[in-house]
Amino acid sequence: MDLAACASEPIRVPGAIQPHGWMVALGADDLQLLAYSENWRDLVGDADLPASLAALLPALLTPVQPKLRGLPDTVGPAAIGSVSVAGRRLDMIAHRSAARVFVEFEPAVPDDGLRAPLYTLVRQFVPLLQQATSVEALCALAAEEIQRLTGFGRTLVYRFDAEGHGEVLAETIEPGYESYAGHRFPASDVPAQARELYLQNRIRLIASADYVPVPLRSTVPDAAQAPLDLSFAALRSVSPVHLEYMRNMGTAASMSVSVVVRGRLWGLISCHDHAPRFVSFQTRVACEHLGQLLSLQIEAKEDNAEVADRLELRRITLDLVSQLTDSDATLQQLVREPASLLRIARAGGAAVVLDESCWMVGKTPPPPEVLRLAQWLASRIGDVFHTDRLPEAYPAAGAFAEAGCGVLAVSISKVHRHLLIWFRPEMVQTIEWAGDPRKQPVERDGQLHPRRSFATWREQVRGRSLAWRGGEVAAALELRQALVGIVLRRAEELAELAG
Ligand code: BLA
Repeated sequence: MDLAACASEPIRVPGAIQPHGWMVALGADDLQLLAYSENWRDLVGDADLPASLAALLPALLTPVQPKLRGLPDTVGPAAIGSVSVAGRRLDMIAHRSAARVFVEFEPAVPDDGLRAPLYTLVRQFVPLLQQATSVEALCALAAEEIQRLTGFGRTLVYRFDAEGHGEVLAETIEPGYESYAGHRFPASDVPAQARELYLQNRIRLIASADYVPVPLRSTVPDAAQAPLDLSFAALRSVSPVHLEYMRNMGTAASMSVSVVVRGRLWGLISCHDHAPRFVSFQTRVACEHLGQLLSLQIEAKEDNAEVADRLELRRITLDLVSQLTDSDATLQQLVREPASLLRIARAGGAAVVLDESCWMVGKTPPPPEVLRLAQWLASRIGDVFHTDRLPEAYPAAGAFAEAGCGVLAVSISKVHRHLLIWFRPEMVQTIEWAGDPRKQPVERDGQLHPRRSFATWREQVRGRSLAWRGGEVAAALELRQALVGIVLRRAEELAELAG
């Protein structure tokens, strides 16, 4: 039993809903009843349930028929009205998916004068977001605003890294809640199929981690009906493994909102409470919008930072190249501009290797090591090679980790071993995990169980440098391009002189 089992849980078709609301599924064309949740019993009594529903539903649905017919395909639910059933006021929301119309009934939240969470969001939150100067500041504002809108005891904003692990960037907590600020959560906490669903459906509420799922009953023979796809249903019953995860964490209710940047799941806003908690549809819509506003602002911030970064690196590259063209243009002249050479790649050291000779600046391994490394690199490099964990691929690097744990190299010649190599030192990193990530889920009674403890577990990561960013690799390639041009021109000039 391994983590692959987590990723194969059929979370879109659980065949059940959470018990804080009621559901009916209708044929999209004829609006005939196809399935209903078993808990209608609580509202209409124990006698023949399909018959009672057949008697009740026309009164509820006929007034909203035009709305049901006008639903767009496969987007989240829309509010379509409210009704009274058995003395209870219920909000109706509906969506259409895979030739079905789903109508969900949720307890109506009395109008408390805060009816316009969306209004305050736009009036107060958007101007604040625009003033924020960093991604972390944006996330802190979002955590605070979600807490204000919903009242959850703990709100986290976390970002997924390249390996899918989540890092908590911002947090708002009330007294009595443990802090997870700065902690990491392993990638396996949110398996692949859940991430895929959360890209499409951007919000989910689990009102109580202790709930007993309510089965959906079909009015037609089961064989005649494909399993109902609840991807967009607000009441979708969630994975039992995840419910156990919540209970292990001491969380009785959770809500999470997707943060999607450039079409990818960038992170989640995740809310917890020690007590069960329901959030009205109106407020969930505001939270979903907040998630989208945050996504757009993060995208803009990241884009701006990337552009500024690339511009600066390009300027340094051009300076370096123009100095080289003014001199007699041999590659080893590059080390005469140590500051620029290092800044292009934000490196601690750099070396120019021309076959069996090398010239160095900054903090590098000793020359024999550089030449041996160049030999190793020559058989691997195309135009460029980079790694932030050289000792993994090239164990000899363990001996010079404090200078060269990370390496970025470009090749200037297809014929000769002419390389430019940048070095970055080892950065020993202490990662605070929320629970030991090596603890795999265990199988007991034929079922998978998540880890039990979320106590801080510190891991020391060695053998790595800061990762090379896209802009730095691009600058190295740009410099390479210019150098290849200069070398070619010199070769031509020499040939002319000789001729
Ligand atoms: C879903 N896992 C989730 C969700 C979150 C997390 C936020 C979305 C549901 C929700 O909003 O609660 C994880 N929750 C976290 C993290 C934090 C948090 C990282 O609060 C950090 C503060 N989970 C496991 C293992 C499995 C697993 C071992 O730990 C493997 C079976 C599964 N998690 C799992 C599944 C879902 C999930 C299947 C989807 C639940 C669903 O939507 O049905």
